[in-house]
Parts: sequence; C-alpha cells; structure tokens
Amino acid sequence: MKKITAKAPVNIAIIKYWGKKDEIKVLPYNPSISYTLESLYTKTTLKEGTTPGVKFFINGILQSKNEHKKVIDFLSYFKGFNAEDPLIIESINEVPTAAGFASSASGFAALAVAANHYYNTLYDTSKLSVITRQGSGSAVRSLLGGCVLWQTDGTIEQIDTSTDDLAMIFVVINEKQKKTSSRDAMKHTVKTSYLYESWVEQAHKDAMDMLKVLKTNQFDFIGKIMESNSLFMHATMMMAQPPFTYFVDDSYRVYELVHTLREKNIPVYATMDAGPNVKLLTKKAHINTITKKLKTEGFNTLIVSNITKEGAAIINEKDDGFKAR
Ligand code: 2P0
Repeated sequence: MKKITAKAPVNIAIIKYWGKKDEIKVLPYNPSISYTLESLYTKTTLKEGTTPGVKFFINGILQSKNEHKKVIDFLSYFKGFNAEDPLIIESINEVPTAAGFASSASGFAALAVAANHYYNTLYDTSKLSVITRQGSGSAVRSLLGGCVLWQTDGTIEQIDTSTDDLAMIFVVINEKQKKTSSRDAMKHTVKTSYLYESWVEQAHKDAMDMLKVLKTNQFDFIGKIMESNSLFMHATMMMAQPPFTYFVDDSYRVYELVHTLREKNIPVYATMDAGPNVKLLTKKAHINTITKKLKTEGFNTLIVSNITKEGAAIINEKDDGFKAR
C-alpha cells in the first residue's frame, strides 16, 4: 500500500506577515522572517483508502466538509490527484491547533511535501512554495529550516545566522480555536486600518534592520525589533474599523513580566501572533529563570523549544529521522 509521511516544523515570525498585496497568488505586502521550532511540528501521512474519496483527520478527528474542501482544493495543484480516488490523510499536530501557534503553517507545509512524494510530482522548492502559499502564506517559511526570509516576490531563503544558543518559550494562555481566521482578519486590516500604510513601510524597515542584526548575531537588537514589529502588527488591528485584537488580559500580563525580567538584565523578548498566546525569545542559559518566574505568576503551561535547522521533509517512520526533501 502506498504510504508517505512528512514532518514540518512550526515557524514563528520575528518580522510578521500581515496582509496580501496579491490575494490570488498569496503574495505579502512586506517581507517576513521566522525562526523554525524544533519541538512543535505537524506530521502528515497520505495513504491509500479503501473507499472512494478523501478522508481527512487531524489528531484522529474526521474534519468538517469545509476543511475537506480546503484540502481537496490544495491537493488539486498536484498532478495526478483525483478527488474520487481513495485517500486517507492523517495529520498529527504537536501544537495547539488554531490558537495562534501556526499549526496551519506546519500543516500545509507537511501536506505539500507529503503530496509532492505521494503523487511523485517532485516539484522543486520554488514550485512547491507557490503551491504551499495557497494553503497558508506563512507555511512557505516552514519548508526551510533555521531562520527563513519570505520576500514579497514569493521567494524564500535561509538566512545565515547563529541560532544554537537561542530558545523560544511558548506561554499557553488559551488553546481554544480562534474566533476569526487570520486570513479574514488580515483582509479586514488591509481594507480598513488607519495604520496599514505605515505598517507596510515600517515592516520593510524592520525586515532590513533585522537582516543586519541577524547576520551579526546581535541578540538584543533581534529581540527589540521582533517585539516592536509584533506590537505594530497588533496596533494595525486595533486601528481597523471596527477594531479587534487577539490580546487578552493574560497576554498583557506576560508582556509586563517580560519587561520586569529585562529590567533585571534577563535577555527576553515577546512576540504574539493571531491568538492570545505569547512567545518569548531568549538564550538557553536563561530558560530556567524565566520559566520559574512565569510559573510563580500562574503561567503553568509552557512549551520550550530550540530552533532547528531542519525544514519540512519526508520522514522514515521507523527511525523518525529526517530524509532529504
Ligand atoms: C506570521 N501570521 O507572519 C503572521 C503573524 C499570524 C500573525 O501568517 O491567509 O495562515 O493563509 O496566508 O499564513 C498567519 O496567517 O494566513 C500568519 P494566510 P496565515 O506568521
């Protein structure tokens, strides 16, 4: 029986993508940059079914008609796919789904790589990224590992920077599915936010500055640019008409804690995506101090991850290791 499994990492943007200049091709208004996480990923298996049609499961749960449609539309980009053929898709998320933990990114990256082998299309990274974007824009950054730049023309590249002593701490505030999808939230922001033009301009500057400090591994500058870039993105949403926000009280509390820790010379910076959970960037040496402080303040669900150089790839189920894409 034909069976292919791919594994794709979650990526967290240190320069955010928030808005499409081309909705059809899914091209962003500004470049974005991300780190690739080791401990958070999606594993997706494609295998032949016994009855006609696609059956799509996430974490063992058969998905809705709507989710099936998304996946079928996506797989239609792979030559040889036929929605009537018996196909089972089993996706396992090592990440809280749809709470701003970028599971759609790792999900579509894993599906793209698995389908590329299942249908033997063997598209190169460039062609695969064009398809992957249709599932989720930020998913293209999960195709590569390490630190990844996604340009406004759609190209992706790995940035040469040192990530060995870095770690991210995920402060889980809410694992529930978010109310508004980022796709709709982005559209609304582009159309109505008073700050959108300024965001695009500043995000370009932030990306340029970030590339410089990444190349020279200046941690505090990386953290500062990351934090302010994320806050600007959230400000664009607060200035949309009508306004909205992904912040909840506990998100603000985590930001305050981060500031308190920095006053005590602990190098830690915060970023937040399309959900209330906060991600902290620090150096490995400070993980214990930070997690201890968070727990004292009642934040008990924490996920610590290294940055990995591995991007999405087919895995050998037996040894669970990565194989070449
Ligand atoms: C990012 N986010 O750069 C930003 C920051 C969330 C906040 O990309 O419409 O699933 O499918 O391209 O990529 C989440 O949105 O949106 C996202 P689509 P996507 O990580």
